[in-house]
Amino acid sequence: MAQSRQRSERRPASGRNQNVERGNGGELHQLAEGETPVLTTALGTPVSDDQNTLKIGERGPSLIEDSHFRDKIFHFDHERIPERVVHARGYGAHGYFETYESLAKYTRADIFQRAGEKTPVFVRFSTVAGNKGSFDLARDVRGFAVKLYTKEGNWDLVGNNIPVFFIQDAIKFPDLIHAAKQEPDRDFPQAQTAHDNFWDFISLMPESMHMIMWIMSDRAIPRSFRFMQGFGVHTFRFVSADDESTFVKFIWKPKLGMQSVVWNEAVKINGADPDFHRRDLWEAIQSGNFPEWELTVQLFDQDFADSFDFDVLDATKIIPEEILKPIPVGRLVLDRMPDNFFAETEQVAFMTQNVPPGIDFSNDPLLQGRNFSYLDTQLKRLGSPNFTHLPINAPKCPFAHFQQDGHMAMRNPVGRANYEPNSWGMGPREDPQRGYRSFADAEQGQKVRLRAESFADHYSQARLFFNSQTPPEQRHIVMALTFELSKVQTPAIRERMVSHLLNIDEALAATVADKLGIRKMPSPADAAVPPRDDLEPSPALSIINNGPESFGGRKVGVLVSDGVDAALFEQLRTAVEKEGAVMEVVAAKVGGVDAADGTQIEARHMIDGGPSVLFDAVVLMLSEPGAELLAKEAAAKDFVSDAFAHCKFIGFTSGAEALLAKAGVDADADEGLIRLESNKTAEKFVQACRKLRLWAREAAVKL
Ligand code: HDD
Repeated sequence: MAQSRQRSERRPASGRNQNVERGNGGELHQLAEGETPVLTTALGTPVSDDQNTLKIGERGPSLIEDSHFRDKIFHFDHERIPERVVHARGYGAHGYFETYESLAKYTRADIFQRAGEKTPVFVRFSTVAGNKGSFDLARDVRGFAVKLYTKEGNWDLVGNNIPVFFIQDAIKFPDLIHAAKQEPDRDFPQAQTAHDNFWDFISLMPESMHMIMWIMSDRAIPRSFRFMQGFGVHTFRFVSADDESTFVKFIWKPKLGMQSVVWNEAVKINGADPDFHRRDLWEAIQSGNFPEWELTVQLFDQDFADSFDFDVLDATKIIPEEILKPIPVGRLVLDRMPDNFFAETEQVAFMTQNVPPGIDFSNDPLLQGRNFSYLDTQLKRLGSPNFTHLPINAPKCPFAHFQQDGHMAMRNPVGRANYEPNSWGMGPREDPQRGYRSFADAEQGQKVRLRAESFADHYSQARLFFNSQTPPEQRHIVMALTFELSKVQTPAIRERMVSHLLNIDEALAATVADKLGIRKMPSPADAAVPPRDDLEPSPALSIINNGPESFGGRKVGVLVSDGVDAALFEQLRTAVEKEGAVMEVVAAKVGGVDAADGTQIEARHMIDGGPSVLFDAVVLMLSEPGAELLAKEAAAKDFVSDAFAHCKFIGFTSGAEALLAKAGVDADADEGLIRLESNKTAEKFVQACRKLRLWAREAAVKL
């Protein structure tokens, strides 16, 4: 009887053979065109059968001697490494940083010496609280970690998309993170701060109030990584060749302007596409629309720092841009996705203490604590002190040292000498001139555990932030606070938060209290320093005030039906693409539709899989019968009513009116509804979209 052995079809040769490794010293077997490489074990033994374990007889027990099976399963069983304790969910990309002009006057950092110098970079964006598999549109801070492979060593600028932080001293970091993540007895909620533990801790930490205003704002629900700012947060130092120090704050500004989504949209995006942010970055880079940021710096000296009544060492404070203008010093372009997520994005190790000569730290106690923490976390996560040998972490400049051995050492010193000084004239030596010199600040004092008086004002800048927002943005803060606190089950915590809000803005506190149903207004929280009410608003803090000039980089969703006008469709496509935006087609069936002239229009999404929350603006390009049919579908009605409720611009053909009506949207409701009839209207529609949202509609839709 013939042996029944199930084998898979041999996979056709891809021609790229990326998974064929060159053995140590061995030459790669050259594959002929069309030849498929032979599957091997990790040790190179060719495999004859990858479908069946080795057994005694067809139905007998499996044999321990099956080393191929053991090799395969052993490796699989060890695939996971611990996820990051914070910022577990992240997405990275490669690119370069290009220096505009020499900053030699301020810093000896090699990266800032020559105009036009290009430095390779790897950037990892992340959320903070959620686990590795959580959704992208959590209300959360976004990590903005940049590794610059400079010619004098790696510089890690490990920042966030928010310029301040919750706490002033690193000793509170474990408490902050414990309180923010899932509650330990129940292990929920996932990736959200809307729970008792978080607000309990926050309401007991008045220093967090400025940051709270930021995370309750739209900054915490960005539309895309591409449309958010990044901040080094702390005050750092530039140090010149003459050892002169200048304080510096780093700010990344997105070339496409800032943009966020609204909360109701974020909730729906998380269901429709939990990978919304990573998909956005992937698609932009793969299609050649490389995202770009400008690096700007705020430079100042000690006298300037002393002119404030807050402390520039306090990470809960900003220096408003209107008081100290950020100077553009270079641009960051992301132009390549990693070849492998794990090898690069997961194994990349950022550490604030990685700074090249010419960049130094200030005494910010949060930064000092971070400089201590990041090394430990990399050892824990990556498992060996040799994590710097991983290609993503290794410097790209020459390096030479006597570190050796340890788990997984890929490189060891060569030759007899593995120490210095040595009499053999071998190996590298220190260089007082070229080497890193810490800024020789004069430090003196008693050992104390104290918070400086200059760190005592917790409310003035929270108020400054709130006062600098446009009315829709202020409304969003009110709604976010109300939503989050409504999930807090302990009334005393809700009231304690309102007592803090009273020190920020009385109307804000009163509205939140009213929306939470708090009947008796609490007294304002004790403030160590009376909040200032004379700070000039800073328009730079608003997203809406700093939106894009064009609709470039954004996405239009076009809902089509059979019988549409193919010429109009093409005109719209041309207008959208001319603007640098992208158009995606949604239809009842993913197979697409037939236009009136018989042309086929392919769809990217079927209506249930392509809700309007995935797009920045929508168009209803429908024939009358098409609209009648779609009007019976809940998903099509939601497509329209959500786009309207989220204040998006809606283009529509006259045939689409039946669907608008069924979705409860008046075709003449406001100027955000635009009739499309010809080329001119297609262009007019795209121009209108540059505003991104018609915020004036928001009061009417009352989301
Ligand atoms: Fe942190 C990761 C940013 C305070 C300790 N942090 C981490 C990442 C970012 C930041 C972007 C992810 C890096 C990546 O993508 O791999 N962290 C910040 C900012 C802070 C901050 C902007 C305040 C200004 N962090 C902070 C403090 C501590 C840490 C005060 C501890 C004392 N952070 C860590 C960490 C992590 C980390 C535990 C987890 C994973 C990692 O380092 O590599 O060490």
